[in-house]
Amino acid sequence: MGIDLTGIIRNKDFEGKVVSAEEAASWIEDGMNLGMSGFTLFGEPKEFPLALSARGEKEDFKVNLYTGASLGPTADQSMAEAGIINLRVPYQGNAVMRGKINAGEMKYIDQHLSHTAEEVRKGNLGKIDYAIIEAAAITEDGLIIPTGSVGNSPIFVQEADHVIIELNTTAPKEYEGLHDIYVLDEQGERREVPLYDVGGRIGEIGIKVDPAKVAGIILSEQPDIPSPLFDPNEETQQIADNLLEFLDGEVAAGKLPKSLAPLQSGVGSVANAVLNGMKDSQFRDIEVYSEVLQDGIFDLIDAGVVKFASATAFSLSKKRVDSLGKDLAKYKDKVVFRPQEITNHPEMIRRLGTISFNTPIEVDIYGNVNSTHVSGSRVMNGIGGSGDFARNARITIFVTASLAKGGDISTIVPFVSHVDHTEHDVDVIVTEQGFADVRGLAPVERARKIIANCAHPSYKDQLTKYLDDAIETVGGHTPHMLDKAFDMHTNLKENGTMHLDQKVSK
Ligand code: 0RQ
Repeated sequence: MGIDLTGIIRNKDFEGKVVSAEEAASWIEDGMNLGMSGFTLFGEPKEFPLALSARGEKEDFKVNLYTGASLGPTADQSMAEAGIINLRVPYQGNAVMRGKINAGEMKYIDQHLSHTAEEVRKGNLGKIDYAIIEAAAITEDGLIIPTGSVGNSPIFVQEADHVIIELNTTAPKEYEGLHDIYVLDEQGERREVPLYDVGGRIGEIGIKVDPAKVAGIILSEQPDIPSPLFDPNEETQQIADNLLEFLDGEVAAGKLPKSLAPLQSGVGSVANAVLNGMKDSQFRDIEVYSEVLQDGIFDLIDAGVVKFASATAFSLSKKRVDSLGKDLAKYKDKVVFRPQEITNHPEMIRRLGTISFNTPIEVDIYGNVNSTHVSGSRVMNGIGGSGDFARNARITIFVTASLAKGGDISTIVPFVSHVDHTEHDVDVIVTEQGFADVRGLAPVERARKIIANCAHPSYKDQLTKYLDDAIETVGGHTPHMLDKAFDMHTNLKENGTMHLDQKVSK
């Protein structure tokens, strides 16, 4: 390629290892386990998976693919299309891959994002044959400097037999210094994570690797992959307003200061609208302890609302991808990226006491949450980190519109068709209708409040009737009519709507 690598490969033990993506892809054998960098489309290798997929179009082999979280079109999509994935762990969000999983053409284990590193460490996912890691540089000390995510890369590099580094020569040099890489010891032999505040640093600026394990270095010039831009609309704005009203109430009651508590937000349109809404709120000097940083974070830092953000990855729109180098230089002392087993560590979430808000697919009247499956069977994306935070946060909030698919679906249902978060982990539910703070409420009280405050008016009567009939005919602590609990889902399947008295002609 004729690129000057001085300053990018700064350790002589790594010199002479440059190979083509095609050569590196040729080393992969049927049945191998690959640990790949990447999280919400950031920090993933691009040349390697494209070359492997191209090989897969001609040859018959399959691999098991483990990552931090979702990868983009050059990795998850191209590998799914080539039919070369046997098993995918722990999170995906690609429509082509989702189709293959739901068609039974590939296997998927939907895993809490804090668990994967422990599973790899314990050997429950088999030996990692190759770790493939996108990097911005290799330092004098032989540290791999990751790009826009850390994810599970440190544990993959530590446990892998071989490492392939995909060196992105166009990556902003400002990535160096952004990361804080701390790897946990074996379970049973470890002490507490010595991180006591959101902005603390406890590790190295890059990932340690034995140069002898580095089988090859691929050069790439492929830019970071943007995510769709989520402009708030009336509905997401209303959801954000309702969530902010709840937080205002907590401040007014003296339960939280104006700096709130470290915030974790999920990804997507609602999360971005909430962050946008915070610009005009009373809250100041907020810390963010999250998995993913979306566009809004930079504006919030500028507005003095957020003073520091810790995460494991970016998820940015095209506009922010284009200005990333400049932004990284500007915000360097206000942002840190950690491995996902630290960002999502139950110990850290409990210690810091995060306020966590994530988006469900549906919520039931008692507060159980389905984050992953449509109508009980078809997986959407995955649980991601929502469970790590839901179980351990100071306040666990789920935010969603009360309707989906033009009103044919109510996101508030009698019984969730798949359970990701149980009623025991859920404190507050927010929709565009209002919020239900169910802390301190018994099951039937919770049900009344969720229906009254969060369900769409067009579904309130049938949800209330379900609850009243269940109390009268079955009773008990958490009344349910097991023969009617899924009537809304059944009606959707048979008649195209969750309105029990209606039928939608298709
Ligand atoms: O369908 O794409 O066909 O239009 O689901 O829904 O409303 O665009 O919202 O982008 O925030 O995604 C739960 C999927 C929501 C996501 C989910 C349909 C809806 C639409 C997308 P279309 P929206 P979002 C941080 C934490 C779990 C993981 C998590 C998610 C599509 O937020 O994956 O929290 N969360 N991770 O029409 C049928 C319902 C539906 C429904 C919505 N009840 N039934 N379809 N949809 N509700 C991230 C990480 O950990 C990395």
